[in-house]
Amino acid sequence: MQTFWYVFLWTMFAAALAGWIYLLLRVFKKPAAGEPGGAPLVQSKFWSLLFGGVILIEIFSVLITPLMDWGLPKNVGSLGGEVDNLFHLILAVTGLTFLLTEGVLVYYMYKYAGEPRRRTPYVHGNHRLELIWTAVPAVILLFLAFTEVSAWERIKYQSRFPEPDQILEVSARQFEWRMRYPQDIKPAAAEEWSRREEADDLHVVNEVHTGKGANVKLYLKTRDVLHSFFLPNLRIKQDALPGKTIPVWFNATQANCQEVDGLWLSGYRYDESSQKWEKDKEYVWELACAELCGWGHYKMQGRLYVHTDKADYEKWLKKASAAPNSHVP
Ligand SMILES: [Cu+2]
Repeated sequence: MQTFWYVFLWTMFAAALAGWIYLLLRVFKKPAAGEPGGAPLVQSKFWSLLFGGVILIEIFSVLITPLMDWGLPKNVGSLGGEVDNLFHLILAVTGLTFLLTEGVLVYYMYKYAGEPRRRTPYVHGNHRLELIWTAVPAVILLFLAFTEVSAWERIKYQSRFPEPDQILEVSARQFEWRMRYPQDIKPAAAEEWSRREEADDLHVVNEVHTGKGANVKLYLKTRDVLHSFFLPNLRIKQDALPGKTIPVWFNATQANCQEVDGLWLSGYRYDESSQKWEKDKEYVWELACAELCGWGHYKMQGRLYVHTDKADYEKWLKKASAAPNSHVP
């Protein structure tokens, strides 16, 4: 199915490009005696060809996305697949609308390009047309809203959160993420813990640690301005609002970190064939701030560490608590 669309889109692109080149040649061709053309033709058709050319470059850049690795980052979230499907659906709807409207625009720009001494006719409007271009988007938007509501519910509704295996607190400030981990996992007392620190809590900066397959519930806060907690590989994004504690949950389906000389490093992939952990850049998973929060916004970058299992996560927690400065700089 994907191959079909790929071939179809490339064919359409090639046809559009051929048409564009044909028109370009026609406009710049030296006219024969008695034929319209030359400077006036170049002047009047230039803008439509420029607009058409820019759109062709845009389509081309979308078509080579898979070849250039410009697509979505690796998904390791348990609900990431659903988010990606919705993303592609919305991209298809908006992309098609874009092509359709731009196509019409360029066509009319070419066909009715201004000519000296021709008056522009005055059009008052068309009631039926206006009704159609209001009703069609309304139907499409309603369709999208109903399609995404179940995924939204599972990701955002607290009543639908799974029972957590692990909890943590994320507190954003200009310009870093402060994490707080409890020593023992006690979901029943999680709410209470999110409001009141324990003396033995582990405080870490810019590192989200979790075990593979664990349902993680985190309490998101901010100490100053608006920030946005963004884990692209888990397809998780949530704004942090001053004065509010916002619960977020996720479940990472793959591990990416290994203990190396007493430090846990991310960017490791388990290779099934050699049964060894290999370094892989695709397994460095970023935590970013997705809300322009001040001059140092770009610095609010952390890492996601997914441990192989709960035991490894607890081993890290114990070690990090004993030596709080042992994290990767
Ligand atoms: Cu920020």
